[in-house]
Amino acid sequence: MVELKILKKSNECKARLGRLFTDHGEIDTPVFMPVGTNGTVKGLWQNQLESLQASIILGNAFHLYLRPGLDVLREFGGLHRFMSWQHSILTDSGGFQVFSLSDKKILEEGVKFRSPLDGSKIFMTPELSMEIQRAIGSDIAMAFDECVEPDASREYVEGSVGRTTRWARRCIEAHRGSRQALFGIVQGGFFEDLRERSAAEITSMDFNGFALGGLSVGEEFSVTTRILAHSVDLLPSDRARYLMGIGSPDIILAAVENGIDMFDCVLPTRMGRHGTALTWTGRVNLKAARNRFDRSPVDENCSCAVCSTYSRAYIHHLLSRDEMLGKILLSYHNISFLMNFVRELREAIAEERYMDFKTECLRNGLIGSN
Ligand code: PRF
Ligand code: ZN
Repeated sequence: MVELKILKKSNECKARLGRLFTDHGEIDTPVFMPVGTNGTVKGLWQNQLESLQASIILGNAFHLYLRPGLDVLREFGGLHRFMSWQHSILTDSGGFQVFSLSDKKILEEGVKFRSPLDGSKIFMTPELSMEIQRAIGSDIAMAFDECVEPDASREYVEGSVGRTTRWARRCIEAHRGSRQALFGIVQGGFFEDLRERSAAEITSMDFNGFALGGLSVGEEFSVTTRILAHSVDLLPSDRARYLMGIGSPDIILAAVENGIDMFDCVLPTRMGRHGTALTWTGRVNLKAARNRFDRSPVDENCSCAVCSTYSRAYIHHLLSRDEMLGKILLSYHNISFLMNFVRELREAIAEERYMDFKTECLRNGLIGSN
């Protein structure tokens, strides 16, 4: 089971400091969870994640169901042992991954689609998602939801909110008797009243925490922050609040200010693989030719193992030769950056200087969308 202890509430805004207790340790919140879709945070060893003090990582039910499959996961007694990770794991339900497929059929019962592996038919239901997440043995499972397209009509979103509620009820039912924590997901697109309806329905059920889904799906920053400012207050303050799929520092700053506790995103590792570094003064493209003779580290303000060892010029060279180490080093730095970012943000909340911290970050140019 997972319990949230609120350690402090900011006097300046709705930000809070908390600690989540799971069977695999304690998690200081606000927390950033690196994404390990296939049972690996791409490019990093588990001991490196540990040295960066990652207390929880994310896995995907959808991907792990396809490969290695439930038989392998069960053989190893779950994902923790399979991947040799001693700390906490949260699994996403597949709600988002299935919906990003093009050829799918959404029915009341679940979602029909073809396996991206071999084209075979798969029927993902709330019950199957719960079974998969149970076999993975994550500390926190997510309810199976529908994440709608950013341009979905009001009528569509209305129908979808009802479906997500009915699926949530089935998830609770299928999950009964398990030690694993289960979080509900609020949807509702960009319609405030539908967000309210979804939040009322989802929070009326006995979930251990609550997530906001359906954000950062292609909408503008101002839309994300408008829905965020409106929706966080709809979630109970004594449970964890999780903003799904967001890792952009500017949105994290706005979300924490509104009372969000948890984040996850592929951003740091994906950017790293594409040759981009996250820094305190903005994003840096290490593939650009201007780095050829640059002896400085990726980020002057970062003390990670990469920044204290290698030059921009060396990483630029690795990337231009398409050497895998270039991507690995940048992925490591980017994860390190986000872990440091949330650590500093927690310190700022503790010392009642969160708003100054936020202003300072934005003034230094720490920006980016998604
Ligand atoms: N639902 C689920 N996972 C998600 C999302 C969602 O809406 C998002 C949206 N940003 C990311 N991951 N289940
Ligand atoms: Zn660094």
